[in-house]
Amino acid sequence: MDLRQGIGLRRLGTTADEFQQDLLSSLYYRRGTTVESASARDAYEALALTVRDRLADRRARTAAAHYASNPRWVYYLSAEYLLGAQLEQNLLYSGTGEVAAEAVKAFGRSLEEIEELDVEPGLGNGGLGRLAACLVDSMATRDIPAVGYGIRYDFGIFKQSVEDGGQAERPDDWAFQGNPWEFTAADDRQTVGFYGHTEPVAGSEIRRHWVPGEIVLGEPSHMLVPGYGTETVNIVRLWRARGSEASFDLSRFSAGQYAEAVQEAVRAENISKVLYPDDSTELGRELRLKQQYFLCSCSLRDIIRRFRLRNQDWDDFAEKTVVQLNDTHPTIAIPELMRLLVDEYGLGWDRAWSITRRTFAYTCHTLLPEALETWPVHLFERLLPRHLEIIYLINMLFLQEVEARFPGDAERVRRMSIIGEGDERRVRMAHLAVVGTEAVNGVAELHSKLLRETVLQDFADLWPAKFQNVTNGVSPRRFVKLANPRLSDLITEGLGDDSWLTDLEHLAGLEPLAGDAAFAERWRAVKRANKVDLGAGDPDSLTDVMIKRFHEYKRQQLKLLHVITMYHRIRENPAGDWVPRTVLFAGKAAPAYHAAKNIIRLINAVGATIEADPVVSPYLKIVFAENYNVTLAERIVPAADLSEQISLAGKEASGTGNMKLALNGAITIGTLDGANIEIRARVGEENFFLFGLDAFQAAEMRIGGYHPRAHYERDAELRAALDAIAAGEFGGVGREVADSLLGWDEYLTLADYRSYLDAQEEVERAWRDPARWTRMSILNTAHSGFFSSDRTVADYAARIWRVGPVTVPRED
Ligand code: 73E
Repeated sequence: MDLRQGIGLRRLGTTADEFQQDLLSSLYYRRGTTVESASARDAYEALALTVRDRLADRRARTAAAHYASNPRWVYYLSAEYLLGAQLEQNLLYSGTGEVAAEAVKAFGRSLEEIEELDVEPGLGNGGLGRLAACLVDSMATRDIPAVGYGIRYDFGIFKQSVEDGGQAERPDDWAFQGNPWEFTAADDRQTVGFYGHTEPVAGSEIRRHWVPGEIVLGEPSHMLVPGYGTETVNIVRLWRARGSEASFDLSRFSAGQYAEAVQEAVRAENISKVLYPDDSTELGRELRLKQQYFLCSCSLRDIIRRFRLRNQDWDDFAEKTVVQLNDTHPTIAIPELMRLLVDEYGLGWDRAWSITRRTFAYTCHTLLPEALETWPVHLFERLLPRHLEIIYLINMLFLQEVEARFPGDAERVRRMSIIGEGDERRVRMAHLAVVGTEAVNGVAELHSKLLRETVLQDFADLWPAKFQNVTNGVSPRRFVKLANPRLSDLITEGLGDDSWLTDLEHLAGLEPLAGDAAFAERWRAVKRANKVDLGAGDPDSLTDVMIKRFHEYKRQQLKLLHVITMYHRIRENPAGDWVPRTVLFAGKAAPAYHAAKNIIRLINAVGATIEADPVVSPYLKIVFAENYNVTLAERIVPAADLSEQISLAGKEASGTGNMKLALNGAITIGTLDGANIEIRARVGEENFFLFGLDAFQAAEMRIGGYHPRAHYERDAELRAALDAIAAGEFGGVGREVADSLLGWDEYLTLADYRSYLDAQEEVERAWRDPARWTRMSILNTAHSGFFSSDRTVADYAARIWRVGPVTVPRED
């Protein structure tokens, strides 16, 4: 099939010459310049457009094949996407890497130079946003008809630098110079209402008419999401808020009131202005709820539009559609679909509710109570009055069901209500998400179990079959093939082919090579070369990495206590046989999260102290890599020897950095938390450095009354480390950090300190035996195949989405 033939277009060539012709043509006709005067930016844009063209044909064939088969669709709703840089990925996925490298010589520039200009769209905070990106990659790779919906924030996650020893934030105007990967589709614009009031509809008890007080336009653009090793190209569709034509006040402008003339438009556009730099604890307010509703309303109307292209009967909607909610952020989609069906399309309540419930599924990503979203009822009443009415009705009917199942259990009814009755009445979005969906899943086995047994226990009692686990995964293309080409080549050679790229369990074929001295030697050489490339420290030192958001539950402070203890030990015994280490931290703290920023400051101060110490610095070095993002992760992960996954057990829902690092042959030191448990079960306990309390013990310790001071009193090395911090040896913030650890130590850092230090000694024993270490490293890679997001998507497809692949025909 070649859709271009029908309209008389030529096929794009596949040779380097043909690619170069198209590249020069892009430069001339689409950038409007010539090779002689092309800037680096021109070269980059021309290349991006030329590569994009190669995917556009596959996209056209995908859309045609999907339309023809009228399949069941997966719609992924997520407030965040961390897609990573696009150029290198799209070169790989379109198979044009080699011809492009040849063709760009016309510019007198190398491909690597040009790739430097490819800015990653940082439209997410951390793991949740990157998971969304891995899942859309794997959905395309598995030929699943899918669209990812999100928000096209003007400003992504802030840019971080370290200034005067602490985190500084700058805005990330990521598309300032334009984004060549994006297509706009003004015809699919949507209008979204806010505020206002509701009115009865004559002749109906249930239908209401909502008269919004503000109207905002949602303008879509999309980026291509190619599958690897297949023809499918899906899309991520991102909405941008715009003022309507009427929002510009010409008469005010003419009267010289320039600011007032555009204020309505500015207010509208603020909705998609900035990503909330929020990871789990910080609370956004009204604007954040506006963003959520904006995303859901635009996306659902688009989903309905697409449904109606091929279908007439609403009863088919839930058969043809599954909408996966990425955490509670898009939960407002549930009452919005009810509103659309009941108020706009005139369906009866029961029929609409049956459709709605069968359409949605919900993924929960956290257990932290402070991260479970709730919104004040009064805010809802003002911003989304009709939705509040609908939520009340959903809740009333739901609580009747609870009452019928558990007669007289008023306490249970109160606990389960979608409306929380505290000092301030609040809408509990997680409850709404559980009530309004067909399936609820956690993101790792332990997390799913704790959801069932703690935060969502009442719901699991009522609907046990609704609760599932789908363990997270990561894209092996981005996080092995693109990030670590040296290791990829070695793996392919070791296995005899590169089928592992789409069937990652094939990595198990490396197992016999773990004992092969020549292979091990090459494995070590790859790791060393990656460390040289990273340039973070002595490539022969143990590269110990902790890369993730800064949060007290993740316990960067525990890592720091270890570093300070090592510093003390080396100072006391400079002639000791020390294992040289480079400790690399990277990660951002939410700008308003004071305690996390203090830890960043302290890390940098300890790093400077060690650096200035001639006795210790030959053995110990702290590197704080600024502005952690997907691009930086792709450089650090291949160079890591040791992966720090040291959250307090029961707090990290899954983690995905842990998977990336294990796949690249880093060995984990970690607690029994999140997906660490599953990593350890697969790679083998002898290839994992375990320490610390388990989730049960941690909960018991909290209940039994935890006294951090007792640990301080009992352990001389811990005392020395904390005393040094508190005394301000590393600067003034030390006092605050020490006070919090000694005062309440929310995440049991001191309780796990000794066990952590013991495990670090085991790390050093293993490191001193390179043959043992390398064997452990190879086995980590060999047994991490389960952590491919292709497997995650297969799990969702089989157990939650009940969708199958649609094959897109090849060109011929
Ligand atoms: O454990 C990670 C998990 O691997 C979890 O903390 C993270 O999601 C990852 C992917 O499943 C996560 N992020 C958020 N909640 N859980 C979150 C909450 C509010 C705003 C932004 C992100």
